[in-house]
Amino acid sequence: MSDHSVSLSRWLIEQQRTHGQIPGPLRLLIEQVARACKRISHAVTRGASSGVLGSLETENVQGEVQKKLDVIANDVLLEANEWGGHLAAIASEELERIHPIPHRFPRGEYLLLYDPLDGSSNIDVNVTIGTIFSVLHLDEGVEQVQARHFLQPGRCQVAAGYCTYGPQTTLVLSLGQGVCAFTLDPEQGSFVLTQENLRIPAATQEFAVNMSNMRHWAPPVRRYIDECLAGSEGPRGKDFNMRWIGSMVADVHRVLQRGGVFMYPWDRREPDRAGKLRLMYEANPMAMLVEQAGGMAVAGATRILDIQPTELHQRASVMLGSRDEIERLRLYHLEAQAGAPA
Ligand code: AHM
Ligand code: MG
Repeated sequence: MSDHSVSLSRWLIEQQRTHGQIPGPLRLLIEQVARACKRISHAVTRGASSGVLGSLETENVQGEVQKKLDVIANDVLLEANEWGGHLAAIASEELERIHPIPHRFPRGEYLLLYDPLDGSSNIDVNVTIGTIFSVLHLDEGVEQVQARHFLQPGRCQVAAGYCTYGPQTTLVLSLGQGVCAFTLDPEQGSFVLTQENLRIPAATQEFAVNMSNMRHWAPPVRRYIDECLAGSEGPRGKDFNMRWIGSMVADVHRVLQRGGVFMYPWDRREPDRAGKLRLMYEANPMAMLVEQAGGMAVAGATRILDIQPTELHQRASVMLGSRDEIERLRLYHLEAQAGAPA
């Protein structure tokens, strides 16, 4: 770390003191989340050498087999965040119900939601995974926090971010005033500001989607991908490239770095399920980051951040990234709704 580098702690203090952009308790909450991410990064890095790879015999609320590291990451985040006095309750992909802060600790005014380790299928194969988090404000005057207090549209988030555990450990954060990235300096053990004001280019020729599901998608999504695949000979008149890492954090990180489209759309095998990804701790925080970086995030014709949640673990269709492409996808959905040929 050079003498001129800015640590996450210093950056947060400056946001609070100089720019008045965040209240003190929110600053301390973000510091606690970052501390937990460092610990998770350490566990992920040690991998097989410390016996943390592989699955458990348990399933989470979504009916998915839990990996050992899913549970470790969840416990680390829970323990790091429950005693600080900044939170009223926590919700996690790995916990069926919300976790109100125990009475032995002071209660704060924020709600924290997270996917402790996104990209579970990549844990055991040494491919980038990450933690995704979202922070909401608890309404005033609430005595006993319940799941319904979490059911706020994504536009109400006061902070959102993720931390990738890959070749580098990188924390990407928005407090509603743009997006910054901090890289973990393993020697110093601290996150250092490495990118300010991340911007997603409006134009792109790259998309990320699990193509094996194509035959199950709705017509507007198939239309969009068909046109991309037709390349320079098709209606788009240009060739596209495809990437699919299989960890949303890693795919979205690429989109934030160089543009692109990331999608996990609804598919007709489970018509009653809006999508695979979870709205409140996957889609919403990523949508906030992408919008804050000048991109767009939609579920078909609807802005993701405007979806009114009805359940903590509800799913969403997700299409996000470079503005020109996501706007095109949104228009294809609107045209299909209006009955135009899709
Ligand atoms: P997880 O939270 O259980 O890891 O599931 C979400 C992940 C995303 O990170 C990723 O985009 C998607 O599932 C990959 O799905 P698929 O295996 O269908 O490609
Ligand atoms: Mg996930």
